[in-house]
Amino acid sequence: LNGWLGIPSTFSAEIMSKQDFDSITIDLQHGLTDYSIAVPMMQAMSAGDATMLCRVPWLEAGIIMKLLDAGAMGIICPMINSADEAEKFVGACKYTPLGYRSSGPVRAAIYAGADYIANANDEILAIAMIETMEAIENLDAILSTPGLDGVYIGPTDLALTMGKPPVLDPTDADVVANIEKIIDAANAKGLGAGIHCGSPEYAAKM
Ligand code: 3PY
Ligand code: MG
Repeated sequence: LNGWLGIPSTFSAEIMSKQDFDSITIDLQHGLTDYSIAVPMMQAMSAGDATMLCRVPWLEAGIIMKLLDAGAMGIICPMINSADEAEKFVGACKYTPLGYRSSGPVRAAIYAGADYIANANDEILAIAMIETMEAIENLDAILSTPGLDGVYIGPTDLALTMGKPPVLDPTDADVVANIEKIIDAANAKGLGAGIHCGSPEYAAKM
């Protein structure tokens, strides 16, 4: 169960960190949050035990590596539409030989210890958003990317690329069928699948 932080506030981050979520994601894509407030929000979230994730604005290695260095335990990356993009994304999250992440875990090494780099590839989560028809066409290739840990479904972008209204908690049969297709394909590869939900009821159903 993943919580979502769109408000740029250390206090709301601290409160959320105490609410029993398994993970909490700071949203730097559509939330009102940037790097300078995401870092103190992660410091505030150290009060709780939830796994701290960040959704980056786009597939760009610089911000992915800075957030991981600052203590993010995993990255959710929007709009991964091809195997090439999946490989570039995973590579930014993982050190060699799995990827090309640069060495410099300034804050991550403080929470995790001096052996951070030795264990980071096994611990850091690289989660690709599947949220377009293009991604569904390339699903098998994307999900076969070595080092990819899971997928996160963006129902509103998915609906938009299907020519449907972009609603959270969709009930449209075609949108739901595509959501099921993504979940089944991810599970068949042993990958976790998450989905963005707008209500507790829909989240429980998912
Ligand atoms: C989507 O619905 O497209 C999302 O990315 C949810 O945050
Ligand atoms: Mg989206």
